[in-house]
Amino acid sequence: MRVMSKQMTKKAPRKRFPRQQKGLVMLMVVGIVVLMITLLALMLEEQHILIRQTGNQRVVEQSLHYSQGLNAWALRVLHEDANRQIDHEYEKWARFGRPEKELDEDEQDSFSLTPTLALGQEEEEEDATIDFGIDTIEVTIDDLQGRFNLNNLVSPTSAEGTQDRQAVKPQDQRRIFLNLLQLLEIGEFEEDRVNLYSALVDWLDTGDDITGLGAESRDYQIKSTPYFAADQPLNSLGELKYVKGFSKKTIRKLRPFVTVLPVQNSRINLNSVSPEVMASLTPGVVADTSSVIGFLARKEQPGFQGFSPADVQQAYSAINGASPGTAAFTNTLQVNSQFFQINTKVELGDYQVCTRTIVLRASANPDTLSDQTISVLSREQDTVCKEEPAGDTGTDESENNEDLR
Ligand SMILES: [Ca+2]
Ligand SMILES: [Ca+2]
Repeated sequence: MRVMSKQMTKKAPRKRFPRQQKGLVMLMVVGIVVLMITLLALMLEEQHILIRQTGNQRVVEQSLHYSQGLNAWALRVLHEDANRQIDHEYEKWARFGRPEKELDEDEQDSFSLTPTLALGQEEEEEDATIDFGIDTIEVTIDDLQGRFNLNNLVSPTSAEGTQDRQAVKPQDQRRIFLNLLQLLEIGEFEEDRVNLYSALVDWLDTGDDITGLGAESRDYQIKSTPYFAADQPLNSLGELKYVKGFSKKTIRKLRPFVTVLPVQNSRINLNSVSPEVMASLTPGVVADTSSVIGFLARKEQPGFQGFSPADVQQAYSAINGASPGTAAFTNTLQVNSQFFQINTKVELGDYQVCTRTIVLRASANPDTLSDQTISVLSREQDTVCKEEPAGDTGTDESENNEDLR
């Protein structure tokens, strides 16, 4: 028996193995559970991302559809303009999407967005807003012909450009541009402004000859990031940052007063012109803008229905007063517009989309509205809406214009 018990006690260590195995099994089970939970979490995360992606796509598509709808709506408003011989800021297209101002009570605008916010609400924002229960929608139409067209600085290259033979010649547009720079306090001296003009003309003209202290491709090729001069009309104001001498500050000052139209002899609409641009329309150096400001003050008179062709001659007289001793460039003004920009902004949740559409509304034959087409010339779309004046096409302005010697 003693022997037996000794043998039993000797065999006892064999029982350790099952315990170790039990522990191992437990560890394996815990490991598998942890692995499964991790996999499950990863799968859920992946699914969550997929759901978010699908949701985002839906929001993007929804926003784009809203934008398209707004653009179509704005095009219709432009098309419905009853008087295409005169275009002014009190017309329906100009008020479209904007708070009402000095509107006759009997003149109800079927296209206006304002009824949705008029009752009991203060008009705090510049642009009208519709709340669709989810987010914000804005649309406005700007007249692009109240501004100086930078592409006027070079000779027309297309057949279209020869339509208006009476238009001010590019060499005379130079004076207008220099006057505008002076009024906007761009460039300390006249020669600084001439240098900006020269660089811009070189950027626009097809040749490689350098104008004054301007710059052509060979000058831009020596920059740290080399590029060529465009040698063609500007497509957007954003391009200016590549032109020698046009700093961010200069471009920022210019933006509200200039535009780039796909023609090189555009006239300016007296009804939407700013005093600065109007006073610049003189062959002499601008001395005083008060006569022009006085003339444009007529727009504030009650019942003003836009300047008519009969007012254009008086406008030239006002410009003469801005530069005594010189007669204004005639054939620079008109009282209607062909180029417009439709601005839309749609916000859905965290997503936003802004579009800027430049359209050409033909008005060569104002008596037959049905023949008058509206063509979309360009459309840009951003998912980050920047607060910029109309006419800008939204190109990134992050780069500094390196000085060239
Ligand atoms: Ca009109
Ligand atoms: Ca050139």
